[in-house]
Amino acid sequence: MAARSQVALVLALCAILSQPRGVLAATQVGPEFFPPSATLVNFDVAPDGTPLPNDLVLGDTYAAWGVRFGDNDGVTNWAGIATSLPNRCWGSPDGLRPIDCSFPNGVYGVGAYGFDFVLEALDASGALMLRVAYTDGTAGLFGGDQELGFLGVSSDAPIYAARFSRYWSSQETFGFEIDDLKFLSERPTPAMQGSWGRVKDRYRK
Ligand SMILES: [Ca+2]
Ligand SMILES: [Ca+2]
Repeated sequence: MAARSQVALVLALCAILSQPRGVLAATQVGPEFFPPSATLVNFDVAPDGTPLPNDLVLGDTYAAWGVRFGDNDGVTNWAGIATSLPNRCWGSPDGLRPIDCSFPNGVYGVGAYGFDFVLEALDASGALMLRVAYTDGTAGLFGGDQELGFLGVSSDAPIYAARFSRYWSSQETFGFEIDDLKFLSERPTPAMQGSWGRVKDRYRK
């Protein structure tokens, strides 16, 4: 038993020492991670201040700010989570399809409010960096103020895409939405990591 413990200890040390020096793994962060300089996409107005109409398919609406959206990703004023009004974002009019955000210049943190949703951060090759999820525990909006959550990922290596998808993937009755997408275009400093980088697995306004 003692020998087995020593083997386990050696294997753990080897795993730690084999990590690249100075490279921080992608970590989950709450909304407090994002400093005032972070970009906020509220899906209510375009970068030039023009109000976005209900059902607009986003495409390159926010390209000037460094984010592009996938096919069918659009805005809706359907009453869902209590975030910035009037619009939220969904991946298709039935709320079932993923929302695909791509960042041509890379970002060092990305997050959004939503309900019953999953966030996957991807690197330049499309490989998964981190997957985080939030749900109140029910498919659909039956959880009252427990529905609204925040999912965020930060990374020392640039994130080139963020895919939001529904948590309850085995059913097609209830979808998801996001709103108030935030992302950070500059690499976080150690001070930012310390003051804003607290990991929260669950956050509500
Ligand atoms: Ca909004
Ligand atoms: Ca729910």
